[in-house]
Amino acid sequence: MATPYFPTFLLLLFLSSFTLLLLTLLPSVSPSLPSSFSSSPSWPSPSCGPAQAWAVRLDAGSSHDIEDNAGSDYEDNNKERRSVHLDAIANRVAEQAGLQNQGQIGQLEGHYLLCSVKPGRGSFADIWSERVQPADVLAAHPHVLWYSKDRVLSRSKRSVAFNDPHYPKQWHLHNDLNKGLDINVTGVWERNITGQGVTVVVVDDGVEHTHQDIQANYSPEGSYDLNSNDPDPMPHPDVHSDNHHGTRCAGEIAAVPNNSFCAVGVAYGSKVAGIRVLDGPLTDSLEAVAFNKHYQVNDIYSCSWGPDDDGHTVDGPHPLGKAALQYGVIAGRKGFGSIFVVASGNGGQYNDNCNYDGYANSIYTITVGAVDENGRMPFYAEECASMLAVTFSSGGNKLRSIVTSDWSMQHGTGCTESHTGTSAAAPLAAGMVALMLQVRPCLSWRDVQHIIAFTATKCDSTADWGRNGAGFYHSHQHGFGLLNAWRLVNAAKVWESVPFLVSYQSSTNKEDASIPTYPDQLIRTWKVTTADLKQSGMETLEHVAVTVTITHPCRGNVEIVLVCPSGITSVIGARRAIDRDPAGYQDWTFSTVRCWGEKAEGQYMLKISDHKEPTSKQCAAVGVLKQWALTLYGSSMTFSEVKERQMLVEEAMSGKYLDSSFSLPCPPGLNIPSEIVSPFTSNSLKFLLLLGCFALFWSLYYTLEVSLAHIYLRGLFCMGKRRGAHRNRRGHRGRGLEEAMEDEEEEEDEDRDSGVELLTVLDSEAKVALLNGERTAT
Ligand SMILES: *[C@@H]1O[C@H](CO)[C@@H](O)[C@H](O)[C@H]1NC(C)=O
Ligand SMILES: *[C@@H]1O[C@H](CO)[C@@H](O)[C@H](O)[C@H]1NC(C)=O
Ligand SMILES: *[C@@H]1O[C@H](CO)[C@@H](O)[C@H](O)[C@H]1NC(C)=O
Ligand SMILES: [Ca+2]
Ligand SMILES: [Ca+2]
Ligand SMILES: [Ca+2]
Ligand SMILES: [Ca+2]
Repeated sequence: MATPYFPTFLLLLFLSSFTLLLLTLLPSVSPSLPSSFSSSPSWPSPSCGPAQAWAVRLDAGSSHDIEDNAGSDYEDNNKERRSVHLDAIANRVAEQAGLQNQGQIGQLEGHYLLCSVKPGRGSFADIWSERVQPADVLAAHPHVLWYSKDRVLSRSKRSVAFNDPHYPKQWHLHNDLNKGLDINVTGVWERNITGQGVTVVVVDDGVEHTHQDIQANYSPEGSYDLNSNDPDPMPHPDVHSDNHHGTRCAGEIAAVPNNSFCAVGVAYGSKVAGIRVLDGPLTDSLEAVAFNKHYQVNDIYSCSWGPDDDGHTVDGPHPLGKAALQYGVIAGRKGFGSIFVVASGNGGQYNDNCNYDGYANSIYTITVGAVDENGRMPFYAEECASMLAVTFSSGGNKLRSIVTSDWSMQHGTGCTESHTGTSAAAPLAAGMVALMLQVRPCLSWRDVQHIIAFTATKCDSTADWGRNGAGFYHSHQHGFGLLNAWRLVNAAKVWESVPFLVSYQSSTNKEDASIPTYPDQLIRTWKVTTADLKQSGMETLEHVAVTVTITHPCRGNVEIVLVCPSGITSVIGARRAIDRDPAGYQDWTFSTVRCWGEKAEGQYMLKISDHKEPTSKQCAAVGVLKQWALTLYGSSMTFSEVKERQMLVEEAMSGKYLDSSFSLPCPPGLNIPSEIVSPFTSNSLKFLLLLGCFALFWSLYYTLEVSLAHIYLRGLFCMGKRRGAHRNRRGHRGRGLEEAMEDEEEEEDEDRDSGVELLTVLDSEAKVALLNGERTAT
């Protein structure tokens, strides 16, 4: 403190004494003034009503600025100094805007809550606030990156008393019998979060979009019929009268509320589209097209189907389907990534396991299992290490099923109380993700998976819960636990995108090791060092995958366990009693989410054992591990950052961020062309030109042929023959047109993807039609 400042100091002293005197003289006139002067960092502060609060995000400014302020070398400018610096800026901004700094908002660095001071009439501060408009100051301030005023509307609760006759029976939305055993969505709806602006597509056997509970929320822009190759996914009546599956799933997501008809969807403010693909033979190429159909319109793909749940199938997406999933997460949703929600499967009674289902196993999918109304694993549900979470569905025959829309064709009434299986669980999850995307549209496909891991809650104490090194509970039956819409949405609201995905791959270890009979086991380890991870920068794990080639006379007897460095075990290759397939596993990739959030570094261990039945001659031969490789997926998020996020997420659960106009900024996303062909792209012009030439050529040829026929006056026999030939040619032309159209689609695909030729390899062999719908025996 140098001497020149002394007069200023005196003046300040005088002014503050004067103010204090004024305050003591006017205590009854402005009772809120003293309390608002006490700077309390808690939020929301009682003296700061919604209409008086401003949330701001501040820029720390240049380092020069920091130097100016902190007045010392900024070489050791650590986090603490930064936050002190930000605090100082916040105070300054608040002062200039005539507001009161209430402190940092939770754990969010750079985010502050500023309150307006509402003094009584005629006071000093009133005169001040007449001159200063906070919005003007905040808008112009160089340190303010973003600001927003609290609006009262978010405080006004909407009644969720719907007049839909079946709403009272929708226990999965509000369970009055078993309290707490529902998706806890009503509080989210009360805050006007219903999935607005989000589109969910049901990839299934069609959607009856003229349905009373669907029409108002139907998105024709996101829909397509791949079975009939037209834009209308209306289901076709069938002999078993069971093409109602897609309509039921669509109703769970977005059934229109308060229309005095049937039921209410989880995200009833979202749009729902349909891709009809299951009503016919499903090929690899068809699947690939379905996964990317209208991928800039559709945000979430709800897939309630998968390979046969017979307990001895090992199958998943083939090369094109895989490529399409990967392309979807890279380019879908403006580059934030399409969200693929898949059902974990209904093969529980056959001892099936979703690690043998490539869709569930895939790192690109959100694998959702089911629990019954008591929160227990139903008989049909499958287990696996790649299960992310569970939500409600049917159970044994005494337990309630899911109440939703139904088609009104054939025997359908437009409403059903018996939607069942993991097929009914996946759309509920898709609806909950739609609620998340409304509050935070730029969540990436991995953010959504992270938030699920961070917020799902333990249920069913009889399950095999294990606590991993990052503190997450996971069980092979229920994944990270029950999806809870309230927790998902609150976490989404404060979630900053995780760093980009990195991976690490071990070398492929060639082996020729016999697999001993249990309790002996074949043990292989792989050490991942700091140096190994240096290049990618990976700190913490997401998925861990192991690719193996094993020969065995009855592969269902083999059990494969992966131990992560923290010591948590994942049964990645579970035993399956009826899988006596002699083919073994050929380069099959098993994945686990059980090491989520843990440190990536350390020793991984693979334990393989043979659980032979001693009596079986067929299975007597010894199995052999031919080769294996380990792949780690994760990011540069450090272990302590994982812990910080866990705290932030729990702090958000009070709902305080939802109740305010708080919002994190969102990047705009990439401008990726949608595959919808506008009338005059160069591609369609080329196509039209080709078509024109073809038509011209054809009419010339036809005219020539007809005139020749007239000249030579062929007999009746020859006429008939020609007509036959004509028909043949017509057939040919039809194919030609189809081929031309496929070529055109191909070109578009090539335009938009990075070297993955989705349609060039046309799968002529129809894959076994995948079971849709009621795969359960309920
Ligand atoms: C539903 O409609 C009724 C009138 O039929 C109305 O009183 C109620 O507020 C509506 N509920 C909602 C949530 O909009
Ligand atoms: C369910 O949501 C309400 C808000 O509507 C919240 O207060 C409650 O804590 C939530 N319950 C759970 C178990 O998350
Ligand atoms: C709910 O949100 C939508 C859009 O987000 C808005 O148009 C509508 O006015 C809001 N309704 C209420 C009651 O706040
Ligand atoms: Ca159609
Ligand atoms: Ca309704
Ligand atoms: Ca299965
Ligand atoms: Ca998955």
